[in-house]
Amino acid sequence: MELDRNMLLYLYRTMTTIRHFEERGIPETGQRGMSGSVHSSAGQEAVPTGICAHLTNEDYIGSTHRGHGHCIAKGVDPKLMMAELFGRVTGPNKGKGGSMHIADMSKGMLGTNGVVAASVPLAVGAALTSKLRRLGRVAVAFFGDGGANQGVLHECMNLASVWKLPVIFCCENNGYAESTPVEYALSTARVADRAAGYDMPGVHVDGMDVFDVFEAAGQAVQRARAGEGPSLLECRTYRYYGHTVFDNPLSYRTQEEQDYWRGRDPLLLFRERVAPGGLVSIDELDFMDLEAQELMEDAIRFADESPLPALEEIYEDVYVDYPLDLMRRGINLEV
Ligand SMILES: Cc1ncc(C[n+]2csc(CCOP(=O)(O)OP(=O)(O)O)c2C)c(N)n1
Ligand SMILES: [Mg+2]
Repeated sequence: MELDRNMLLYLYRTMTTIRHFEERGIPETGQRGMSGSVHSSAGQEAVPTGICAHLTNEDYIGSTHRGHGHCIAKGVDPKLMMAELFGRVTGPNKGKGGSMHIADMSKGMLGTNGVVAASVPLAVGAALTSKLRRLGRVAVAFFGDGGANQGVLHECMNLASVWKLPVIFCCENNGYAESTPVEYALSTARVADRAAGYDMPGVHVDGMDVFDVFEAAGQAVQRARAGEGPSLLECRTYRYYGHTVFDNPLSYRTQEEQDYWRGRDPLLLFRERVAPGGLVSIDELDFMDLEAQELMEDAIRFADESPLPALEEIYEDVYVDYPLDLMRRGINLEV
């Protein structure tokens, strides 16, 4: 597959931006005492990058708890994302969402999501809207190998197939759901095999190779835009760190396995593939790494200089459950 120079630069810039956001932003978030888990997508950059390269701001994606890469690939500003992680008002969700609730409707980003596979019905709903209103938009539902076993995914795949919805089901199979290996939990050899049960194409690709992802995603998006219905795309990838920042992955996987996947790093593979072609030089790639580093320093500065939400706005923009709502209105539950 021949890609032009602009697309090559775009793919690498997106991947290195995601990598630097994870490597720099996550430890900084930890140092600012934010509560809640943060999940790094380092190692998985090629998947959202190769897929979102086919999408416009009008198209939709639904994301996961490991969703920073999805946001960046869909065009959400990393500076604003950093502010969201730090709990600042300048974040896309005014600092009240944090890592697992980053949504930006101006980019078609329906939200990172703390509920496993919950992106799927959101994306299918968006695809239904697009079809009913003849908007010509497609939706991508990202979920993990653990998410692949959630009932809601199967209901959604069935309905999307029956109604021929413009949606791509994208499984980021990183080998583990928390500490459970995919081989233990999956009934089929591959997640992609399950597509047959819903009469849609099921493709398994090397999720460390952005070109492989790009090509398969291109076909799935084209099929969706042509009104031919959904596809299932399984991208085999690997997360470099623990499930969350609190988890030691060596308690359930080996150093050898980690080293193997690090040797297949998506940025490294990109460099090996692209350098001989001569369209982009190694110096240019190095320069983009530096730019990404600088962007993260700017983002951290921007986030630190942004205010926290005001105390009197604490109940705004958030779902307030019944007891909290009563408390807010000064009603004592103990009476
Ligand atoms: C409905 C639901 N069940 C359980 C959890 C707890 N949980 C959070 S992440 C996770 C594992 C998800 O694994 P996978 O889908 O493979 O995504 P990965 O973390 O590997 O990216 C679980 C069980 C949850 N958040 N939501
Ligand atoms: Mg997983």
